[in-house]
Amino acid sequence: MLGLPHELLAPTGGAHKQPEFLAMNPFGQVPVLVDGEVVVRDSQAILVYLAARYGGPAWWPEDAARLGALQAWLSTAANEVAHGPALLRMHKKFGRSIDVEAATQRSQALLQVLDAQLRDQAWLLAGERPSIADLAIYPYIALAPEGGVELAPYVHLCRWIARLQALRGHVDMPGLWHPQQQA
Ligand SMILES: N[C@@H](CCC(=O)N[C@@H](CS)C(=O)NCC(=O)O)C(=O)O
Repeated sequence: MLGLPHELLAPTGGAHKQPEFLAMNPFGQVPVLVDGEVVVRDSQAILVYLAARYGGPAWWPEDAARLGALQAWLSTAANEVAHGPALLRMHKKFGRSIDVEAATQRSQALLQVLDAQLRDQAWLLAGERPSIADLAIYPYIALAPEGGVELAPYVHLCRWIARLQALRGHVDMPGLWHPQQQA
């Protein structure tokens, strides 16, 4: 989204559990961002770092209330999204054993909240532009159909997904649901 040059590396053969990687993330998980001397683990933290370091006011709010609202959605990405649609996908696509009923309930509640939030506004935070709140929540929502979650009934959410996918800088990946292709 920022057009920054970068290189993507995927650890192979269990490299993410080896000392060199654990020194960057003691949880042994991707993603990790390395920017010169700065090492940042965790996807939401990486968004925060990039927005604050390189995004300028367009991506990093100075207003305390807006920053609080932004953090609330980052927490939603780490909690409701991770333990709802992301978990269902892990189960259906990769065979992970989970409490399907609990994850399904969490997903439905989350989708209703998101759909209501997006009924009267284009982005999760009020305003003309997307924020890292949208970027944090979007991927596992657009991947939710891979976990058996139907998105079509959530019309405002579907429009938001289409808006995100139309942004310059959006990177597609296999499995992402494209609302306009369903119409
Ligand atoms: N809260 C972390 C979760 C990261 C995470 O779950 N990463 C998974 C891949 S999506 C992973 O590296 N799993 C390997 C493992 O836990 O051994 C984030 O958002 O970055």
